[in-house]
Amino acid sequence: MSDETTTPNANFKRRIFSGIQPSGNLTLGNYLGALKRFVEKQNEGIETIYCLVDLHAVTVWQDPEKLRHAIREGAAGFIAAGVDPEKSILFNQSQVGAHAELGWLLNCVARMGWMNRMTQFKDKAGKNAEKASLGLYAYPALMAADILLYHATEVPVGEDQKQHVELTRDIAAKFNHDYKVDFFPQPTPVIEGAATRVMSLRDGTKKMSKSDPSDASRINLTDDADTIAKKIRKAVTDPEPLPETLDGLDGRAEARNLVNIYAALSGKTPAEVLGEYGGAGFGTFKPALADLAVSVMAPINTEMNRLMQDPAEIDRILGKGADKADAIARPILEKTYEIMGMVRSR
Ligand code: AQP
Repeated sequence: MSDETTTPNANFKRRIFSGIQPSGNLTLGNYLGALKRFVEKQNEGIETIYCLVDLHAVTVWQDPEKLRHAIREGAAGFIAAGVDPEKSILFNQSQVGAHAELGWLLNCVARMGWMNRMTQFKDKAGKNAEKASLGLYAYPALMAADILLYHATEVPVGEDQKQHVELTRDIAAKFNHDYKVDFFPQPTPVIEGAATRVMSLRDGTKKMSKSDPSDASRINLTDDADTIAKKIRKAVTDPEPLPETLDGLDGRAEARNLVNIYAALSGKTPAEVLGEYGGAGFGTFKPALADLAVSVMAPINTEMNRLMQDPAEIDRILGKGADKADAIARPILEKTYEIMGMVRSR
């Protein structure tokens, strides 16, 4: 981290916040870009707060029954991947009302011009922006609230969320400036590892996404060993062997993606992977990658299935997490109201 990012946070305790939308099955992209790193941060002993952001999920239509299931399954995925509800705070966003309340306040701080520059809105709304929900447009201000509500200083995310964390910094700075306070920190996006942007298995130029209509484009945390291996064997690639060096991956998006996935799953660098497999064809590399992916992902799937046998226990964990989150969030929200001039008499 540069001085530029650490200095404004000198008065704030180190605290991590991040979230994932329960808008479908969690994917290998969510695992490598987010979950795996959530666990690493938790195990470094830093205070970690992780959230299934269900208020974000409903910015696009969600079938209520499927959403309920996805929240519980998402929580099971977090725990199966190693998020320990005794060490981290784990909850779903809608159970802590302060998120929506601060979200509104920050809607009034964020500027339309800033929101207009958000590329994810353009990607998700596509040509149909007129028909997109107002919530989808305001999503980044709610995300700023999610982070600032805990005075979080670091936000582990995949590459695609960097712009939203930068917007959070702008919103925090404007609030502090407008009200002449040093109340909100400047959170830093933490984007690390070999797979900060895992791409679709069908198209190496598209992000792997849980809402992609093609199930073959992604590995889900709910996929069993056979399905994982089959999807990797069928991943789109080119006919050339793997290059010896990284620059040989230029213009080969699918090959680069599989090398990055191998690197992230094995804890090696992409250069080390090419050191091992450079010159090999996909007939050799894909089975090796399939074995590796199965060895990492299948145990998570098994544990998720076990946890999903007891949804009441998952609800209990989420409820307890929400209580802990609320205890941090509520005083920060109250202080925000006070700074802004609202009368709080009860
Ligand atoms: N393909 C990816 N590679 C690396 N990181 C990724 N993340 C998501 N996809 C990838 C990271 O996972 C975290 C949670 O993301 P999210 O579910 O809240 O939203 P998203 O980025 O919009 O993810 P999806 O899968 O594309 O969801 P849908 O399809 O519902 O829009 C974030 O840290 C994200 O960077």
